[in-house]
Amino acid sequence: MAVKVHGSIRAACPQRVIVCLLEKEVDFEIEHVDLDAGEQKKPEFLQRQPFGQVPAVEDGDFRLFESRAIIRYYATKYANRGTDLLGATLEEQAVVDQWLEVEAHNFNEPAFNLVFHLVISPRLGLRSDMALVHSSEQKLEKVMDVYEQRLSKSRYLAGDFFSLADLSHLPALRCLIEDAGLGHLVKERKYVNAWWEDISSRPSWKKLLTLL
Ligand SMILES: N[C@@H](CCC(=O)N[C@@H](CS)C(=O)NCC(=O)O)C(=O)O
Repeated sequence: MAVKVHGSIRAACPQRVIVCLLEKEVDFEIEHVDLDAGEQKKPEFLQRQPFGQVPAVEDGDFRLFESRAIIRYYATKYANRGTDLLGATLEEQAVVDQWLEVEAHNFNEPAFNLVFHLVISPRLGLRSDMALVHSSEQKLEKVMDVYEQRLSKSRYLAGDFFSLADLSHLPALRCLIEDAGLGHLVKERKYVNAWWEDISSRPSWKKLLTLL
């Protein structure tokens, strides 16, 4: 039975889950949730995701929300199928987790603020907080400096293998580069740029882009 992904294919957090399912060669179908119409805040949806956000998955009788918990679940459930996204040893797995936490706690907040105030707010006709845009860009520059250092020593964030840590960055980085006009955050850093070119060329990500 195909995994049902409740969400919008255009939103970054469902994209994180979908690119993971594509890497793991797991069949899925998207149950579209119209975010602009506020479907995610309706009582039926709150049964799936009590915070009124996407994605949420339904896999037979099993339900799960939080995109990073979902990708960890599928990378582990299908450890022997598709691309290994976890690392081979306990130490490799710990380093994958470390960079996945960095994505969630250092990268995501400034990236989200930038995407929200430069892309989503204008689309919804809301006022953007330009002071927050400025401070978020400064924060993200510092995060990217750390990534540059790290990626000067290994091809991917957790080592010389592609993992959940890299995959988790794809949706927001695309949005920052292509929608928010902040490509310089990536392009001006030699190793970050090579990493982005590499991970965004993966068949899974290219396939996802055809679904948009
Ligand atoms: N930590 C959650 C965040 C989910 C989230 O922020 N989802 C966004 C789309 S990327 C959303 O549902 N936005 C609409 C809203 O918050 O009402 C996860 O990773 O699943």
